[in-house]
Order: sequence, then C-alpha cells, then structure tokens
Amino acid sequence: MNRAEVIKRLRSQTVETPSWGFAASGTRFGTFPQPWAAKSLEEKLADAGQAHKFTGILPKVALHIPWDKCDDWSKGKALAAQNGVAIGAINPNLFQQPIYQYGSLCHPEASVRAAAQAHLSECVDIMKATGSDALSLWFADGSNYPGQDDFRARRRRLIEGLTTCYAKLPANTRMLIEYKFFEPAFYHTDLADWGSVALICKRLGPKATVLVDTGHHPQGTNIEWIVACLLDEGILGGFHFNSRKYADDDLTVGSINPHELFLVYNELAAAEEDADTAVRACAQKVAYMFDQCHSYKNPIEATIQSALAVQEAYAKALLVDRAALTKARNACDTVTAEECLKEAYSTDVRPILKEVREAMGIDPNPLTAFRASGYAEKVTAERIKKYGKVASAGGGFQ
Ligand code: PSV
Ligand code: MN
Repeated sequence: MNRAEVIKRLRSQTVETPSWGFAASGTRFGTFPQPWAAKSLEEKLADAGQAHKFTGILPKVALHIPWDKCDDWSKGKALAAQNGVAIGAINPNLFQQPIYQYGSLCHPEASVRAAAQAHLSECVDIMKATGSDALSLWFADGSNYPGQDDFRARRRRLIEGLTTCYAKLPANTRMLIEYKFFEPAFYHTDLADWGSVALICKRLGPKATVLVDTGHHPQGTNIEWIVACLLDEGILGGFHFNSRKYADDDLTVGSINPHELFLVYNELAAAEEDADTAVRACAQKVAYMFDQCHSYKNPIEATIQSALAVQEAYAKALLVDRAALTKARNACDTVTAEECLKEAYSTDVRPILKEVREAMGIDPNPLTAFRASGYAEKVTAERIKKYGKVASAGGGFQ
C-alpha cells in the first residue's frame, strides 16, 4: 500500500473510550485513592473529550448503565457534544445487583429474567435518546459448582431473553455480544467463548455480532485466528481492547503484548482489502473500543497511550506487503511469509504517525502535549476539593 493510502486509512481510524475507564477503579481487594478520577457523567465526558482532543481518534464514549447516571439522556447527548464527543455503545449492567447472584437472563426464576429484560429495555431507550448505535452486552451468568443448574435450560432462557431484546433494537443499530471464559463464575460461564456467542448470534439475526475482549481468553489463545474466523463469517462486531498478562487484567492496551495487537490488526487490515465484499463490509463496520481500568495511572494519560498503541499496530499492519505475503504463502515459503510480517512490525511508524497527526491538526506528541496542557493538575485539584482523597473499602468501579 502506498504512503498516501496508509495515511488516508490511519486518518479514518477511530476507537471508542469507556466512560468507566475515566473513573476510579480497583481490584476485588480494594481501590486506592485516585484524586484525578472522574465521578460524574459530566467529568467523565470532559475527560473523554480531552483524550479525543489530543489524539483525534477517540470521538465516542461508551456508557455503562447505571454507573453512568443522567436525568434526561438527550441532555447527556448534548453534554457529550459540548465536550467534542458523541455517545457510543450502551452497556447494560446485569452483574452487580443481588438479584443476579444466580444469573440474569439465564436465571431459573422468571421474575429475575423479567428484571433483566426491563433493564435491557431501559438501555434501548437510552440508545434512542443518545443516538447510540450499539447495545453492548456482557453476561456474568454462569455457575460455580457441577450440578448447580441445567446448562441447556439456561441456554434456552438466554436465547429467549436475547430474542426479546433483539426485537426492541432501534433501526440501524447493532447488538454486540461479549464472551469471557471465566470470572465471576468459576465452574461454567453461559457465554464462555466466541463459538457459543456466534451460534446465538446466528439464531438472533444479522444485527447480532460477536464482541472480542482481548482479555477474555485462556493463556496462549490465538486471538488473531478467532478474529479471522469471525470476519470470514461476517459476524465480528467489535473489540474491547486491553492488555493482560494472566487473566482479565484490563491493563493499558499494547503494554504487555504489542505484537499480538499487531497480529490482530494484521487480520483486520487484510480483511479490509479482501476480494469478498461481505468480509470487507464486516471489517469496515467493526466497532473498536477500549475496556480497561487505570488504578495506577491518570486515566486520560493511559487512554492516550492506548490510542497511540492501536495507531502503531494499525500502521504496521497497513505496511504489510500483502502481495509478497500471498506469494510466499502460496509457495509454502514459511520463512519469507513470516519475514513479511516481521518487516512491517519492525518498521518505525512514528514518522508516518507524526505526519498523520499534523494533517489532522493534532500535536504530533499527544502525551507530551496533554501533560503540558495542565488539564490533569487542574481537574485533580478541583476533584480533591469536591470529593476529598478517600479510598473505597471495596473493589470495582465507583
Ligand atoms: C467484563 O469483564 C467486561 O469486559 C465487560 O465488558 C464489562 O461490561 C466491563 O468488563 C466492565 O466491567
Ligand atoms: Mn469488556
């Protein structure tokens, strides 16, 4: 691909930020004081606006309901716009209320399933009010002991509940369904892997697609191969990017295994140019999002680091010599094929990204520019004054 085309493609790259990624987060052992953290929707949108301002590639903010609160969501939409961003995917929360101890849509009791369905409807209404084009679902449903519940009965309840929700989706929107192999359930999880989600999406219809959270796989899983399979089926809906070393660590994307990120983008870049129009269309519609927690870092800085990591991965993937790669593959020349990827991966893409940012009117060094802006110090002082420097006793998000 020539340089002009690479620049054009990089200029069109976007990723959604998670509102919860700007809030204080912790582990299940505790949450440390993070005086810079956003608490209100206003603060989260303001921080997301800064991350977008300095990178130019983060134009939408995903919401998590009810972590994000607003009396009138059309005002929430306007507030996002005032901060230079738009509302992205709406994420219902079906995993924290006591009623969900044994599941949500899979729960044996009809009343719990009805409560879950009501929350999903509320989220669909929020989509309508905010102009969101995606309902992003993750279910913590599962069990902790053999025999605890009937796998097939749970699956049937899940399909029934999702079918009801699917019918409520506004026009031109999608349902992204996420899988995770364990946690919080440790014996079985109802949507544990990409295959189980893909089977359910096929039953629901074309608006239902699979969301790959890079932290949701067992050690050693070949995520790029999963991505290729889902693209080939036209059922890849989106990503939650983050990094992991051991489990669902939610670390800054690109911090642990940037090579894996490159290999994922390599599949996406290849699909964007596929001869098959359905594969190309699927690749072009992928919803890219971050899903990470920043217990130790200023979230805006970590988000900027993440944006730079995905830009580098995509730039390198675009530089892969696809013709040479295809030739080497067809000749079963493994070494040349591997070298094609290594050549692209080892290219210093910082100069081309500098050019991209300059063309977008962005400072070529987003992190340095953000630090020099003084925004972090300003809001940290304001938030200490407003909330104090308290640490929470529990884990999770606040
Ligand atoms: C679950 O681990 C997950 O990846 C889902 O996307 C949730 O919505 C998100 O993290 C926040 O807890
Ligand atoms: Mn996720």
